[in-house]
Amino acid sequence: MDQRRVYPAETASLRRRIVDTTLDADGAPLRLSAGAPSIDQYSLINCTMPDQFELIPPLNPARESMAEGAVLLRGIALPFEKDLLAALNDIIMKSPFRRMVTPGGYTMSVAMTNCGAAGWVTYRTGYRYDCLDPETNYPWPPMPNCFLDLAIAAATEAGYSRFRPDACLINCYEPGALLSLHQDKNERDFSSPIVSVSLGLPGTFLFGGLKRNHPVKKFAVRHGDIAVWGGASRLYYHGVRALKDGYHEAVGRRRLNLTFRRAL
Ligand code: MD3
Ligand code: FE
Repeated sequence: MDQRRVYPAETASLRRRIVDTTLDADGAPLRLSAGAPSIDQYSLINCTMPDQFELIPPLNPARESMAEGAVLLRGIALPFEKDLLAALNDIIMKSPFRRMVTPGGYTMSVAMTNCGAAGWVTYRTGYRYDCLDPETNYPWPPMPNCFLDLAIAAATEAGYSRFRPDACLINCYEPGALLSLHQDKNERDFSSPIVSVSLGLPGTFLFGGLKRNHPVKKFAVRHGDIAVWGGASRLYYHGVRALKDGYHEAVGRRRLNLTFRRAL
């Protein structure tokens, strides 16, 4: 797409980090990025990666496979925390968080807003993406460049380099708020992945399989973690456990999640 996009300095540092965690083209040993565990903590015994060349530390890995096509990139959004939160503040001044009402008449416990060309909304008889915020009747605030750059960089790191999101749903969880098991299927094209950025209080992702009754795996997600789902796992049932109370230095008493999608 836009090859001439000028990436901010922080994105350059993210790219460096991505390069630092990748094997050299000639197959030279993994170079460790700053703060990564020393080489003696690497173990092939506990290693779940199928590829013997992917030496991933089993303890506190920076990159964790959640399912086929699904990757959890730990802490990868941390360098962008300030930019993301500042951009988010501008968004909620124009399109504030609101608790939407489901077609079944329930008020959701999670408060939501959107940015980008299209936003996810509930309406009388279903869910859809709409170019206008139904509360303001104006278009959703545009997707900030720091959001877009980070989403594309994370998708690229997960193997989806062609991802160009046009919608960002922003979820705000206060203590007790939850998202019950569901599939994301209001998007036009399921070939694009979903990128989810977690900020603030830690949360627990639940995710199962293609059927609601499939056994569910749990993943703790923390401030700065990014998860990417695509391919085989794109339509897996998933949800978020009720948020535990706590206080986060930068975000306060809540968990925020930015979910990037190609919706239109
Ligand atoms: C997709 N939000 O808004 S994606 C949503 O933490 C939503 O607020 C999550 O699910 C949140 O629709 C972030 C979490 C997620 C987990 C597992 C998945 C999305 C998934 C498995 C397959 C596809
Ligand atoms: Fe979802």
